[in-house]
Amino acid sequence: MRTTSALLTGALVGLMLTAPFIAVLYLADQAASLPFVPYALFDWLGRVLPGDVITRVIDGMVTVIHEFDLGETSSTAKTIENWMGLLTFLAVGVAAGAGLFAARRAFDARPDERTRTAPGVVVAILVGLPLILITRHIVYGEGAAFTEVAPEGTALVWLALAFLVWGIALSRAYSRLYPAPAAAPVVSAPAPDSAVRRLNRRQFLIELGGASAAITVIGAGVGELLASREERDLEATIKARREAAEAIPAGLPNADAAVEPAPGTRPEYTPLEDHYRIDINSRPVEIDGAEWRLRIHGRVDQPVELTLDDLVTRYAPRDQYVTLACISNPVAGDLISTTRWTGVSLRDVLADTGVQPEAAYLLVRSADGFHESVDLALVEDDPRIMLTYQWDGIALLPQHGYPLRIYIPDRYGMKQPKWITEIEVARDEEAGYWVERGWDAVAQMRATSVIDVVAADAAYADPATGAMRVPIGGIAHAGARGVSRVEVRVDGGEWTAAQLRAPLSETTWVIWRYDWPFAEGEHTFAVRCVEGDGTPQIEERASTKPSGATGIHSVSRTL
Ligand SMILES: Nc1nc2c(c(=O)[nH]1)N[C@H]1C(S)=C(S)[C@@H](COP(=O)(O)O)O[C@H]1N2
Ligand SMILES: [Mo]
Repeated sequence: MRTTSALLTGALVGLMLTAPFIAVLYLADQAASLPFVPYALFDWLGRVLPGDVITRVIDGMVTVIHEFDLGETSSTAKTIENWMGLLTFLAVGVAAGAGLFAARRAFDARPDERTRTAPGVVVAILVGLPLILITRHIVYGEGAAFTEVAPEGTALVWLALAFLVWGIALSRAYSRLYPAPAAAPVVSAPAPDSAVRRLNRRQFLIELGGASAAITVIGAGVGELLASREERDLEATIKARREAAEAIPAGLPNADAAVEPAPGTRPEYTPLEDHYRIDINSRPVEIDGAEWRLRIHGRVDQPVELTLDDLVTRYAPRDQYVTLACISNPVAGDLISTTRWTGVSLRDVLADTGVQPEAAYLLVRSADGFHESVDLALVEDDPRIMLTYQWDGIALLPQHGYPLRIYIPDRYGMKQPKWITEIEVARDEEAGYWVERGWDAVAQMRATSVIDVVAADAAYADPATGAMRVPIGGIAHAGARGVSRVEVRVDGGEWTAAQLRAPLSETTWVIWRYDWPFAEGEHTFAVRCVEGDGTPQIEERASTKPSGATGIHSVSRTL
C-alpha cells in the first residue's frame, strides 16, 4: 500500500518534472541547435523496430488522417510522429519517477541528507545515458548529416547536465514528500500528525505543478516563436531563390490543351510549398551545399567526387515534368504531386567513371541513412533517370533532398533517395530501406484514378440540347506508362468515356473531365482508367502494403 501510493505519486512527479524538461530541451534546440532527445528517440525507434510494426503504424496513421479528413497527409503525419516522440519521452519520465519513488519507499527506510541526491544521480545515469547515446547515434553518428547542430562535445555536456538536474530534482522531490522521521535524540517530540503531513504533501505537489506548468508553457512558447521564425526563413529562401533563378519557362507545355479542367480540380502543377513530403526522420537533413560531394566508387575505373557545381556545369541539363507518388498513398490520397525536375542524366555521369563489366547495380546512399539499389541496365537504357538538383526551377528545398536526389520514372518515391551522398557501383543488389521493411522491391507505380470534384456550382446548359450538365473532374496516373482512357460511372450504370486533357509530360498525371447530364437526387460517381498500352486499372481493392493501393474511387453527392 505504502509503495503503491509512492509509485503513483512518483508517476505524477515524473510527469511534472519531465514536461518542463522537454520544454527546456526544445527551447535549447530552437535557440542553440542543441539536439532534441524526444525526436532522436522516435527516429531511433523507427530504425530498430521491426518493419512490420513501423508499417502498421504508418498505415494506421495515413488511414486515420485520410478517413477523418485531418488535413494534408504529409504534414499531419509529421505532427503526429513528433507527438509520438514527445509522448514516448514523457512516458519514460513518468516511469522513471514511479520507479524511483517506489524503490526509495521500499528500500531506504531511513533516508538522510546523503540519500537526497545520490538516487537522483543513479536515475539520471540509468535513463539519461541510454537516451544520450541514442541521440548521439542519430544526430552525430555515422551517416548522420545534420549540419545545423551544436558541436558534439557541447551537446553531450549539455545533455548530461540536463539529465542530472532532472534526476536530482526527482530524488529531492521524493525527500521533500516523504521526509525522514525526526532524528533519534528527539525522544519526547510527538510524532507529526499524519493529516498535517498529508496537507504538506498536497501543498508541495500543487506548488510543483504550478512551477512545472509555468516552465513548460514558457519554454514551449518561446521555442515555438523561434521555430516560426525559422519557417519564415524558409519562405524567404524560396522567394529569394525564385528571384535569383534565370530561366523560368513562360508557361506550362500544355498551355493550349483543348480540354480545360473541371472547376475545382486540383492544380495540374503542384505549388512547390504544397508538394507532399515523406522522410524517415523527424527533421530533414540539412546539408551545406558548398561542402557536399557526390562520391561515385566501387566497380569503376575512375572513382570520382563531384561538387554540385561539377554536376551543373559539366553535363547537359534535362527538364522533366514528373508526378511523384508515395507507395503509402491510399486510393485518392494526397501523397502525390507534380512539379518540374531538373538535373543530369545519370548515365552521362557514369560514362565518365568507366563502369566495369561485372557491375550490375548502383547502391545509392543518403545523408539520413536511407538507401536504395538501382538496376544499372535500367539506367543505361533510360536517359530520363537523372540526378536531380532543381525542382520548379530552383535548387531543391532542404526537405525535398537538397542538394541532390534521383529520379526514376515509373517507380514509387520509396525507390528514389533524396540527399544523395554516395553511389557505389556494385555487382550485387542490396535491399533498400523500405524493401528491408517488407515493401515491394520493384515498387512500380500502380495505375490510379481519382474524382477531385463534382462541380455542381459550375453547372451549365448544353448549347446543343439545352440540358443541364455538371462538370466532374480529377486525375488519372499510371507512372510512366501513360493513360489512354478514363471512364466514369454514375449510380452503377454504364462506364462512359471522359475527356482527357493533354498532360504536362508522359510522366505526369492526366487531368480528365466528364460533363455529366444532370439529374436531381443522390448519386454515386465512380472512375477508372486504362493505361497507355490498354491494360485496365486494377479494380480490386488492395491496401498500400506491400505494393501500393489499388481499387476504384467513388464519391456520393446529393444534388
Ligand atoms: N534520403 C531519403 N530519401 C527518400 C526518403 C527518405 O526518407 N530519405 N523518402 C522516400 C519516400 S518514401 C518518398 S515517397 C519520397 C518523397 O519525396 P518528397 O518528400 O520530396 O516528396 O522520397 C523518398 N526518398
Ligand atoms: Mo514514400
